Amino acid sequence: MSAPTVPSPMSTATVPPPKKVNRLGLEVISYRGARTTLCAGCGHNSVSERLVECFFEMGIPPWQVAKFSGIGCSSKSPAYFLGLSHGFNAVHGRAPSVATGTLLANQRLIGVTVTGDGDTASIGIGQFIHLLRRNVRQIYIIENNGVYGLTKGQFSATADIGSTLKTGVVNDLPPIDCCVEAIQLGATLVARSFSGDKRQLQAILKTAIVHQGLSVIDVISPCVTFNDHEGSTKSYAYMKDHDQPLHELDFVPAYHEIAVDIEEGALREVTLHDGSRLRLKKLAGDYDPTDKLRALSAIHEAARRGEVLTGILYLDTSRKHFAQLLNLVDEPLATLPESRVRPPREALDQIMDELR
Ligand SMILES: Cc1ncc(C[n+]2csc(CCOP(=O)(O)OP(=O)(O)O)c2C)c(N)n1
Ligand code: SF4
Ligand SMILES: [Mg+2]
Repeated sequence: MSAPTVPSPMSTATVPPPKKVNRLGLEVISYRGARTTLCAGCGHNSVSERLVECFFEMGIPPWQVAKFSGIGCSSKSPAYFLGLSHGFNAVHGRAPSVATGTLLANQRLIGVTVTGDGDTASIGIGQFIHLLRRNVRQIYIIENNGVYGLTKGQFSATADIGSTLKTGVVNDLPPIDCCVEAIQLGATLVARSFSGDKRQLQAILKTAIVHQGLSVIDVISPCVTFNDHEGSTKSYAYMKDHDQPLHELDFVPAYHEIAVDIEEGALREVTLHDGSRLRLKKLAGDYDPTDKLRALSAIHEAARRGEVLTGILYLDTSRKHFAQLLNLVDEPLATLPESRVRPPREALDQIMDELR
């Protein structure tokens, strides 16, 4: 009698698929944060997800990132991504000054500021404007839902004229366009996107991660609880019908070769400081994101038509950022030894002599 066949353990066992790791050998879990407490369907959650994906895919050490925010549902979201990074939850509208101080004290950190339209365009407008003038290198995201979500849905300063609240109240004040302010006052990368457009938002965020200057990204991020009804111009339905992408964006990191060539004429390419390339494929018409006046008029023309222009509205890779203007050394000021931050005795004596 022949021996019964025993099934090999190898043939029946399920082998788990290998875990995906990035170029640092880290899994995506190292880039996640706490579980969100925001409403299910809130646009802000999608922005957090995009940030997790982008930092993971680009292989940036999470501990090289410093997150800043103010107060609002949007300002809570840094808790929900990059749990291994540094963070400071400031007072309402005051993230810019905390970010400025931190990023000057340590230029090696990548700053990510997440604010709301209330946080930036109302109580924090003074801080925002000076951040723009200084072009402090960081990614500054405005999660724009047209309302103060955290305090139950009052109109914010970005609400469009004629848009309505759920109660039927009509907004009769003109909006502040944060992208117009940003272009006019000195930010060097200015973009608008929609939390529902995964591909576009990812390309913008990756470009902002390597950009050597201030990147202001206004993301239309619907508030499903207070501003997603008919009459709102910041709802999912409104954005689905009125989103007007300027171009198809493709970000190619410095460490990747471009695999596919797109026919000439349909493509504009911008090389970024670290050698990464931003490829802008024409959709309708020609758009030059390096032309400041054209960018401003395109935003105004679109607003007049009731459209929301999305994509990279403006990009300047030549202007110095604040730390460069101040001629700071590359090493973090925060950890320089006293011998390097304190002027020598002779220098102080010389100043005293000059004052005598
Ligand atoms: C000094 C101060 N004033 C007012 C408030 C009340 N407050 C909390 S959040 C908020 C607005 C939040 O709106 P936004 O920044 O648009 O964030 P969202 O909740 O919509 O994401 C206000 C007015 C506060 N917390 N602190
Ligand atoms: S109230 Fe609005 S902004 Fe706040 S978490 Fe809910 S959906 Fe998001
Ligand atoms: Mg808001």
